[in-house]
Amino acid sequence: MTTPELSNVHPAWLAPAALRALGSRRVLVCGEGPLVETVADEVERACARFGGTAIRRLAPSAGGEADADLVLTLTATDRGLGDEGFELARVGGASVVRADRPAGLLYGFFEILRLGGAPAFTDALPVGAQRPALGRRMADHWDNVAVHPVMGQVERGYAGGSIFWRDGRLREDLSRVGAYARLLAACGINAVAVNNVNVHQAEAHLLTDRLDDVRKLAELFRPYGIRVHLSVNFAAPLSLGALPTADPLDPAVRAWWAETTEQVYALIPDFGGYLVKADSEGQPGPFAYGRTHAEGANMLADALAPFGGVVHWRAFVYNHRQDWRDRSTDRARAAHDHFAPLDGAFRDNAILQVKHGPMDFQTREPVSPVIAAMPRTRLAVEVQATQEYTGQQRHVCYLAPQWSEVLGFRPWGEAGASVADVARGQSRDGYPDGDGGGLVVVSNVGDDRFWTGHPLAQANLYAFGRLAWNPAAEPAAILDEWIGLTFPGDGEDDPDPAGPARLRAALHAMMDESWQTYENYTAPLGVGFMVRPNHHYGPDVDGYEYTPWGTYHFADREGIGVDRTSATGTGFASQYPKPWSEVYEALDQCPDELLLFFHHVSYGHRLHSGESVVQHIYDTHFAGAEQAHAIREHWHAVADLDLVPADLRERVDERLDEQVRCAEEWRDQINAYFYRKSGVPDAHRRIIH
Ligand code: BDP
Repeated sequence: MTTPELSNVHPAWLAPAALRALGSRRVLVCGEGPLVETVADEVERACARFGGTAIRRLAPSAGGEADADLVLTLTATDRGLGDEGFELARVGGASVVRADRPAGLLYGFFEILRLGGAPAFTDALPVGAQRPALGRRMADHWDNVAVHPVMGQVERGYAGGSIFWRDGRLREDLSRVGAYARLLAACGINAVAVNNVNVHQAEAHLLTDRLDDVRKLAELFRPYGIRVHLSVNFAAPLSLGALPTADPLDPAVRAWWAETTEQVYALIPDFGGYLVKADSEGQPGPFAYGRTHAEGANMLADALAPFGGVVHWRAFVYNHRQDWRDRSTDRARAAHDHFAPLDGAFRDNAILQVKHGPMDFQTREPVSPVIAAMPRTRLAVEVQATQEYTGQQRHVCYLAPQWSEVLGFRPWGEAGASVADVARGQSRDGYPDGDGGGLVVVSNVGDDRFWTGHPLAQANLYAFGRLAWNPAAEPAAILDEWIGLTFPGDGEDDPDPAGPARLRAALHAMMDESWQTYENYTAPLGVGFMVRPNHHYGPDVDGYEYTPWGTYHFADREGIGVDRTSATGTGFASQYPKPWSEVYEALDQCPDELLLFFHHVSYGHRLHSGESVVQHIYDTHFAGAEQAHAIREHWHAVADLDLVPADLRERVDERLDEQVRCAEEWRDQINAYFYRKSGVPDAHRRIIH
């Protein structure tokens, strides 16, 4: 299977050793259908490699025959497991994976791999049914087909070029895409958008004359239960169809989309649907024609409906040409202002895709109020694995704790639904549970040999899939799972049996609280955007302060923070339902970590922690830089172990040095800036300015 393209690529969480437990056994695969063939192929390859026996049968099995150690079988009669669920059982000394549908069997197979040796093949097997909480678990690629003069091949990509596209064309050797599909399925992802939401001219053609490229990609994703989606340009009827308008209510425009979509499905029958960024950061949209975003989305939804497709319509709509002197506008308000009034106006196959926070993937933001404002709309929540604002895959920053916090947040208070419930669709009347918009991640993958630039950033993509499958999963447990799969050691052949455990403990210590560490040495107390303009790496406190982007901290000699209260500020806090509107409005109730997102306060203002704002800034920045050092020390402390390939070690070494350097730069710039602004000395006299 190894092609030149793949020979040098890191196996990520499908390390060969992870296949050993299964590959050395007798494994029976039963059932018919393309995805069952995928499972059978996987089993055959693993057995050929590790000396086991793969047995294939088309009829379903009850389990426990042919002396098999493991039976993977479709059920003869439906057991209510759904399209993607599976059930684990022990029958007569064998482990059995049952699924009603082929995709369930695929996920059951990967669960067995995850469990590894003893738990998968003994009575330690965790028996019972598992179903994904969210039906849609999607990875969006911000990949450009042609190299963009400013953004490069992958917009906000920190792992090399695109695995799909190179210099304006589909890559010739696509074996890497097959390997990617396998990795995605192994963590539970079932949809992929293959081009950037900013759809430039080269990418726009994927919808029509370059559609065959998309078909080729769909063929590689299909065996792993993954549907392909395409970002489309709202103005395509003008640029591709030579129509005089893209007005969503114009009959000719509607007919153009209907015909174009029909052709898409003629070539790709299981095509997932469209992804649209409209009226945002220069992308065209319905506003140009005086139409609403529901009218725009519904036009595409209508074109897709006959084929079972969906449109993911992004809620990231705001004015990026604001007058920074005008304090009455607030970018945080924009998505809610635009979309909340449209609740109930979207078609059933239109999914409103909402960034998890009201601004833009900052290290710390409150949950977007849009998520609580549209009970009659199918909502998807979007998170960002590509670390645009969280260290750009040069810094270790394990993001699952952030996403887990978002998913567990209860916008209506403790007794109400969580964000995960909303994404699942649980709160919508008259629709089946699980039919929500789901969870979407902006992918962090590129053609880098470690997939994600920083090898440890792989954990973010893996964790995304696992959280979308089960939003209640513990980030620390997912981390250990990922570490175990990616760094399995040599098992009984390990010369130093304690070594793998030491390595795993070190990785856990490096990564588990790395999001908190990153927050500590960067922008404080929820204020965000203190990054260098354009590329967004490294500190620049005022980089965006006097720009039209709507991203301000309002630091002056008296204090800092954005007043988003109703009484004296922008009123953003009132976009939340109770109790959160009250909590955020009230200075004495607002959580410390979001204080500057909601309030403008003096430097001497006391936090709930008892510390003053400015001393908190100093302390967290000193602590964060020290923690970055500690991350590197954990890694150095296991340098003696021969368990990590030399190239991976080198890459991690080099990134950790950069993280430490950059954390110190952040610490020094932020602390010097606030010392100079406020004139308040550090209680411990550490600041050099
Ligand atoms: C911002 C990125 C920009 C994206 C935009 C988006 O800086 O490159 O195009 O989000 O989500 O975070 O559309």
